Amino acid sequence: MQRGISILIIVLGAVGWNLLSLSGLAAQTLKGIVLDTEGKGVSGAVVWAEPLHKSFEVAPPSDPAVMEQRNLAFVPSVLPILVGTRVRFPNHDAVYHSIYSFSKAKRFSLGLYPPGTAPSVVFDTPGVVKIFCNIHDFMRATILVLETPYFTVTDKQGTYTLSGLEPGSYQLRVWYADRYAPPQPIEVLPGKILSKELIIPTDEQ
Ligand SMILES: [Cu+2]
Repeated sequence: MQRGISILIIVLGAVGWNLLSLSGLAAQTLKGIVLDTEGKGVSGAVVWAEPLHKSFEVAPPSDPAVMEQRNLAFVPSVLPILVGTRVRFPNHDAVYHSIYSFSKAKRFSLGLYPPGTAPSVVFDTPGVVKIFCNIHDFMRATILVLETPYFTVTDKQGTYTLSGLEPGSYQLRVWYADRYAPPQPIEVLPGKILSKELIIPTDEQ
């Protein structure tokens, strides 16, 4: 049985004010929860907000993101990043790995690399990148290369927090287990607490 045909996002509210954002406008925090059709929290869903209110260029972080290989598994197995980010792949196992992707957003092959090393790759095209290991067929991971710095992964309860949102218009997006929800518009207003519920039917993709 497929798990849920819709994802419910409850926007619990934009609460509090962060430090001033880059533009000088006060930034807000958006908290919510992703639920399946049975009302259970969905852990490991990627939630992101795409700004619509301006064209928007943010430099990728100077520190690389990290996807470890540990006990013959990728940790984390789902990693959202801003486009242009370098990802390190440290091998913490006692065996060689050889990871690769054939995804359109990034084709690469690192070749065999030994324990204790950490090859890296820059992900310069937005999209979904499926990561595999040539040696260990069961090793699977996904990197979501996003055009926004406002992203997070839901916790065990399915809740999420997006911080640093400047006031403006956004599309709230969700990805979980190769499914997307249609974009949902949200308006982040200065000084106003957001509180609304969104029901999002997912597409199979
Ligand atoms: Cu491997």
